[in-house]
Amino acid sequence: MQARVSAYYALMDGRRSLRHFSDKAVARNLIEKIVMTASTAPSGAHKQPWTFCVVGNPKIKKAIRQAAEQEEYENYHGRMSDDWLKDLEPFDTDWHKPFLETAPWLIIPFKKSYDVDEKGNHSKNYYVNESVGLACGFLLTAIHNAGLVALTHTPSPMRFLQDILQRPDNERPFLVIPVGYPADGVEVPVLERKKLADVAKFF
Ligand code: IYR
Repeated sequence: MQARVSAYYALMDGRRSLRHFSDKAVARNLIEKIVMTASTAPSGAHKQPWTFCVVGNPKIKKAIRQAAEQEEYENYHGRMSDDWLKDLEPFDTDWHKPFLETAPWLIIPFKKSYDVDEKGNHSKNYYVNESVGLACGFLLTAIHNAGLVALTHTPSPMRFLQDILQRPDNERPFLVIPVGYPADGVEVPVLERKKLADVAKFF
């Protein structure tokens, strides 16, 4: 058990968010299994209130990039506070989002605030944000375990994804997660993670 706990910590401590992707293809069946892994997450009343939209079509990726860049342009030119922009400096981000076209797959989890059955009847889902957040965590670990990289991207507001992917009214976009291989020679900023004592209190 000690060995398994340590090995898993080392594996997960090696995960990093990537913003520069290779266009190298990733087999669809890998992505399918990764999404199935995400869908094993616990959810309120086991409602599994999520739809993972998986985009590999270059035309749709392009449309998503264009719409995301329009929103991000506004974010970086007035909608984000000076403090926020300063906090992001180490990550060298701006409104350009080429990875939305370069990465072979974009996984876009949608949260379902309620379900609709074949007859159009509505039924409630519970703890939807918590549930979908957990499923996205499972998704990221599965991507990392596969030897692939990802970015948790939030091109807010994300309403355009609803329109481009023609999702019904009970679904709302939660994140945009490009998945693939790292670009050749890509580097990530040096980051330190908080120590145990800074993130946990034992009672
Ligand atoms: N959504 C913007 C800004 C951004 C915000 C946070 I908080 C980040 O950790 C990274 C980026 C963008 O993607 O550039």
